[in-house]
Amino acid sequence: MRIHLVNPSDVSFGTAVITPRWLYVLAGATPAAFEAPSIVDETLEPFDAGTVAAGDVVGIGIHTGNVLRGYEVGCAARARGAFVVFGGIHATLYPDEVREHGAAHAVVSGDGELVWPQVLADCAGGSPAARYDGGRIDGDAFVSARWDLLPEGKYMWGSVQTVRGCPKHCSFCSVWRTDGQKPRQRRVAAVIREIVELRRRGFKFVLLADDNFYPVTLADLAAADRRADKQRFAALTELREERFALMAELARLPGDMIFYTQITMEAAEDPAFLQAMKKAHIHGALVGIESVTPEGLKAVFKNFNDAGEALVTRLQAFRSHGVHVLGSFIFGLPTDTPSTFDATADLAQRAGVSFAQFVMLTPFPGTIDFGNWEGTEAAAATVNGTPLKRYWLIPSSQRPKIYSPHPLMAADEIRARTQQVWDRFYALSAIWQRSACVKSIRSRLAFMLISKLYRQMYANTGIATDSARHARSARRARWLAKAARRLFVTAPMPDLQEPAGLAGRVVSKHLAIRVVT
Ligand code: B12
Ligand code: SF4
Repeated sequence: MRIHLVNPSDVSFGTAVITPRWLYVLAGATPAAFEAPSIVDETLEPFDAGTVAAGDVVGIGIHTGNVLRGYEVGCAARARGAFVVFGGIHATLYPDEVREHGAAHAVVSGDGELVWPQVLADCAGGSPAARYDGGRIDGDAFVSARWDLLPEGKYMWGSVQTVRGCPKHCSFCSVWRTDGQKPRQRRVAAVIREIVELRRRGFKFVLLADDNFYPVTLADLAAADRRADKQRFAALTELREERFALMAELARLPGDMIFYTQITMEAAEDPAFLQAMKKAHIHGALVGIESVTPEGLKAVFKNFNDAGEALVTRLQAFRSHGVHVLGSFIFGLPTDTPSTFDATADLAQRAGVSFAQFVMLTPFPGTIDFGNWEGTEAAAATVNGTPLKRYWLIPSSQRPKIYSPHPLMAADEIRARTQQVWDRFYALSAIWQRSACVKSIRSRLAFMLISKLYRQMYANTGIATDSARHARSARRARWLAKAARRLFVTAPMPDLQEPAGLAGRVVSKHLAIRVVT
């Protein structure tokens, strides 16, 4: 019985940017009694069903964006006589749909690593169960990825997870509902070991694939400290100290390492944290800015963000500590007006944001926004018989780009204005101006190349409605990706040792936490 793990994608760039972590984690969770899984990442090359024999297991991981392709892979694998197993966030949310459309024998919900051996044993015995609940496992139980199975020279960035879950509750995000609001932090030693292994293989860029790298804010600590019962304060303090302990260990890794993570804007109020990030070589972070207006932030339950000039100051705090911001903005909020687009582009440039993404409001299943939208008239409309509330089942070329009618603007206007903001932010002159944040001419040119690649991969292939522009963009992205690879991958360090004294759970007791009440 061979095991195949498939990461579905309609678009293949030949070279990919970031290693899809779930593939290598499930490979790590595969018991030694089985052969190592054959891994297919369709962002590199399409899956060939001809490699599958009757009785094999084909594991497919899906999020809402790649569902349709995932179902095609499932049907093709089942037709070859394989056991088809689905997992990932979308399978967790819609197990019945996965069985109906993806020809699944089994659907795994939640975290996959601990339940995977049981799934494989049942397939080997010829009778997998229809459902497996992987639950939310503790940070100590996260399984390390099998980086020894990585294909040579295909990826630019490694990916390592340090925490799952996020205490916030943004209305457009499903993470706090699926991964939970309790941060589940992984052992420092396990994180460092994986990074050392990646560096040995020539990866100096690593994405910390976390929901929120800053799960405990100073305000959380201050609120907990005001309570008579100090249990919560002690628990939060420990979580925070673990973050610092992790960053202290990251700081001991080779100086050319570059980490990038996702974080909330509140970290700007925490200079000690930002300084530790810089020392830890965390040179960049995606910050969910979402909206530049207070009304917009209220609409997405993100009141902990700032708007206007206060926002500019907060974002500049990241820059002044050497952390580049990839600002993420949402367009199409009911509070947006035609002037919001230019105001956002201006603010992004003024605030010293190095990179930015401008996404159109999409109701992702599992979110509050989706729950509110699912019952509306707009969601009941159909495209070729499929209701919009199941939009991921509609081929992407026929799918609308905006799902809720906007009080002021037509869907096409929002799409066109969003595209204009991408065009403006990533115009050569604007990128050149922003590239002054790095010193040498070589670094500035690299900055420009990365900016163009980012835009090509995320904007033009996602927003463009006409297929010619879409295809042209994919071609350009492929070309840019090949050129950019050399910037990211470096000489392997096969002899790199783990930092001395790396222990199980490292908690730096010496860290004094000053809470401002
Ligand atoms: C890292 C990340 C990215 C990286 C991905 C890099 C890469 N090559 O993998 C980048 C930055 C590129 C990215 C982009 C996007 N992302 Co993203 N991303 C994440 C993040 C933070 C972590 C994913 C990860 O690697 N986790 C670590 C692995 C080990 O966990 P996992 O994937 O969940 O897998 C576990 C289980 O799900 C399960 N499992 C998974 N697959 C399978 C398969 C089988 C067979 C089994 C048994 C089990 C199983 O077992 C695994 C181990 O426990 C998640 C948040 C999250 N909590 O999932 C969002 C998340 C997946 N992203 C999301 C979104 C929306 C996007 C974008 C659309 C954003 C945008 N607007 O552009 C794009 C889409 C890009 C694309 N075309 O695919 C949403 C998806 C929502 C949804 N319902 O689908 C999430 C959940 C975040 C959110 N805010 O809601 N993302
Ligand atoms: S958007 Fe970010 S801060 Fe908000 S709940 Fe999701 S992960 Fe947490």
